[in-house]
Amino acid sequence: MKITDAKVFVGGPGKNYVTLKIMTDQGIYGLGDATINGRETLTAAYLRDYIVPNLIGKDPRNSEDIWQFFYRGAYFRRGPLAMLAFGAVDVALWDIKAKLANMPLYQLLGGKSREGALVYAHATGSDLEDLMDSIAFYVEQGYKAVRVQCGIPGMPSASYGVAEGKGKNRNYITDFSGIIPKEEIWDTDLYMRYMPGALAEIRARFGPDLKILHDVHHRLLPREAAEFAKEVEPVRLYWLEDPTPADDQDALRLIRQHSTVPIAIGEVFNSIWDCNKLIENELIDFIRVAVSHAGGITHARRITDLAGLHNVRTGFHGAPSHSPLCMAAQGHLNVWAPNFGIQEYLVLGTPECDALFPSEHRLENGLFHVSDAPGLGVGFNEEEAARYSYEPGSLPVARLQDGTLWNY
Ligand code: KDG
Ligand code: MG
Repeated sequence: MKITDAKVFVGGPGKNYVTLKIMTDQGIYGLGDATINGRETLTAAYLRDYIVPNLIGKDPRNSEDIWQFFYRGAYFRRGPLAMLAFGAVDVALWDIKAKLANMPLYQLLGGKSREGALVYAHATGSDLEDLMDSIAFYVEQGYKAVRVQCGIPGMPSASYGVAEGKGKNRNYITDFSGIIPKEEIWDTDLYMRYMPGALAEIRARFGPDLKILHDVHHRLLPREAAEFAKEVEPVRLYWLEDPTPADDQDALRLIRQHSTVPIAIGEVFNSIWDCNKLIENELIDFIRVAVSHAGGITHARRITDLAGLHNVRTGFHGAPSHSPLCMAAQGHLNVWAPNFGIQEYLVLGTPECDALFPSEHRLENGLFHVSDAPGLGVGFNEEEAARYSYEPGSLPVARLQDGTLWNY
């Protein structure tokens, strides 16, 4: 069996999805996602200029050897762009392998450990009342877990995952007005004074059963994060996400010394080498890599297995920036992984997205159920794809009140 061709598509409804399609001499094709918010043309170029010419003629069943060929062969290893490109190839090859076996992909991983995978939605509010409405909206839909992000009184702008305007089911989105990012203002003191009380009110309003998650979005210094984590302990959060940027991994030790709040980190990681020390030292509770960003199923499974040895559970990144192909790959890992925790879920559901990526995967009662279609279980409609093209867009950057550039 041989790979005969591979194509790269960029575009989608309100997103610059980067989609890889690998074709074979047996008529079976595989699909993978190489989308990266704000840098989509670069993964597309990596795939088109380097990966595709090196794929032609290879046996698609040798997914491990192909992964090693690209990883070791790049010489300059790792990094988000390269790992995404390898990840797209890897997921497409697993798609082909599972289609050849005429099985849903999860069967090749070891079958189902659960019927459906717990997901969390994003509730967002310009103020606390607006946020409460948004949480209630998701609870009514059957979600058992909700991430809660709230505007901070007195802060001129504070995205950190808060959508603009009011309304129940909005999301923060990439700004498609151009490649120059908007600038937002962040004030740690205002946040630290307000947010613990707001989280306590949310717990009081929604009771003990709702799983409440909160994303600090890398905004705190290690000592501030430790103080915050200690203060929110009585809320019994399901997790506190990205309390500090994980460039400084010792910061997590400081937080651990002061609080038992579960810590989730890793949406910007792209390899096992970014998180092995955090996992081995048991400084985190959830690992947040996305399967596409972390080298596909082959590499994300290694991270998952290492995490399992240390009681770290998965909480794969599922922001709107990932295509349904990444979400499906994660869905298959999630139903298998013995140490599965939760899945962030925002992608599927719009008619335009479903037309581009048709699938039978479904969300029911706060759980993601993978379909039993062979392979990943997601198609790709090339006629639909022809309607879209790349649109320059970017996420904002954050500055402190005095103009100092801060972490987004
Ligand atoms: O591309 C960046 C977004 O995916 C990120 O801001 C979303 O923090 C995020 C999350 O938890 O989904
Ligand atoms: Mg996050």
